[in-house]
Amino acid sequence: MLEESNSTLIQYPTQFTQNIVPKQIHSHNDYWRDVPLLTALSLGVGSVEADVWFIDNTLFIGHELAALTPARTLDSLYIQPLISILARQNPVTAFTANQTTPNGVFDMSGTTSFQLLICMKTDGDSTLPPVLKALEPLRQLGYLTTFTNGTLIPSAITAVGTGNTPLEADGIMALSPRDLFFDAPLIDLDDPNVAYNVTISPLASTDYEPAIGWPGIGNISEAQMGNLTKFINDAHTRGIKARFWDTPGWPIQARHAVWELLLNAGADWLNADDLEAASQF
Ligand SMILES: *[C@@H]1O[C@H](CO)[C@@H](O)[C@H](O)[C@H]1NC(C)=O
Ligand SMILES: *[C@@H]1O[C@H](CO)[C@@H](O)[C@H](O)[C@H]1NC(C)=O
Ligand SMILES: *[C@@H]1O[C@H](CO)[C@@H](O)[C@H](O)[C@H]1NC(C)=O
Ligand SMILES: *[C@@H]1O[C@H](CO)[C@@H](O)[C@H](O)[C@H]1NC(C)=O
Ligand SMILES: *[C@@H]1O[C@H](CO)[C@@H](O)[C@H](O)[C@H]1NC(C)=O
Ligand SMILES: CC(=O)N[C@H]1CO[C@H](CO)[C@@H](O)[C@@H]1O
Repeated sequence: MLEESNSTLIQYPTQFTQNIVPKQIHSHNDYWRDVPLLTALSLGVGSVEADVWFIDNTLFIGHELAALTPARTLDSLYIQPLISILARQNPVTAFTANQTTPNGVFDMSGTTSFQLLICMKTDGDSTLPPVLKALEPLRQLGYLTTFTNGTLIPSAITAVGTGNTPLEADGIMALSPRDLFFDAPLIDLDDPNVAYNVTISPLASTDYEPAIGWPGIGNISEAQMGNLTKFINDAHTRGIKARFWDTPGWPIQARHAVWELLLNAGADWLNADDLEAASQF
C-alpha cells in the first residue's frame, strides 16, 4: 500500500490542495486557527484575515498586544507559507513552459485568486510602507494581483488592506502600480467624495449588526431587507464584492439563518469564525 501510494502514476506536482473545492468564505482572525492559513486552505476557504502590528520594525500578527510573540509575523505565518504553496502549484516543467499567468493556491481552480486581508492595527501611515515591503517576495514572483497602466491583472493572491489602512494622501490610492487594495466601506459606496471601483477596492465590507440588524430569529423587516439589497447592489454595480462581518454566531440556528439570508441576497463572502461549519454550509 505504501509502495502504491508512492507510485509516480498517482502523484503529480500540484496535488498539495488536491480535491479541495474553493469557497467564498472569509476566515476571520485566521491566526487563531490550529494552523494559520493552512487550516483555512484545507477547507477551501478563499480569504483570510491577518491583523498586523508594526512594532520595532517588525509586522507581528495577533488580535491584541498581549497575544504577540516574536515568532508570529506576517512573513512567517503568511508570506513564506504562501510562497512555498505557490511554488508547488507552479512547477517549472516542459508542460508549463508557455504558461503566462501563475496558478493560484487551489489545484482544482488555478485561476481563483486567494484573498489576503491585512488588517492594520497600528497607525496606517507608518504601517503601510512595511506591509508593502513584506509583500515584495510575492510581488517579485508575479503572484500579486496588480493594477498597472490602467489594467487590472489578476494573479494568485489579491492583497487587501483594512483596519487603519490609509486610502487617500499617501495611501492606497497613491500606489502605482497598485498591488495592495482597499477594503471599502460597504455602506458608503455612494460617498460622492470617493468613487470606489475595482481598481481601488475588490472588496467592500461592513459590520452586519448596525447595517442590517436582523438577528436571525423571527422575520426580517422590509426596511432591513431593503438595506441589505441596497448595499449589495451598490457594491455589484461597481464590480465590488460585498462582505458583512460580525454576523450572529449563536444560536447556531440564527447564525445559519443569517448566512442563508446573505447568500440568497447575493453577498459574496461568508465571514466565518467556525470555518468547518461554514465550509459545510
Ligand atoms: C518514493 O519513491 C522514490 C523514488 O522511487 C524513493 O526515492 C522514495 O524513497 C520513496 N518514498 C517512500 C516514502 O517510499
Ligand atoms: C509551447 O510553445 C511552443 C512554441 O509555440 C510549442 O512548440 C510547444 O508545443 C508549446 N508547449 C506546450 C506545452 O504547449
Ligand atoms: C507601464 O507603462 C510604462 C510606461 O509607459 C512602461 O514602462 C511599463 O513597462 C508598463 N508596464 C506594464 C506592466 O505594462
Ligand atoms: C476608480 O476610482 C478612483 C478613485 O475614486 C478614480 O481616481 C479612478 O479614476 C477610478 N477609475 C475608474 C476606471 O473608474
Ligand atoms: C412571519 O412571516 C410569516 C410568513 O409571512 C407570517 O405567517 C408570520 O405571522 C410572521 N411572524 C411574525 C412574528 O410577524
Ligand atoms: C444603516 C443604514 O443605512 N440603514 C438604513 C436602512 O434603510 C432605512 C430606510 O431607507 C434608512 O433610513 C436607514 O438609514
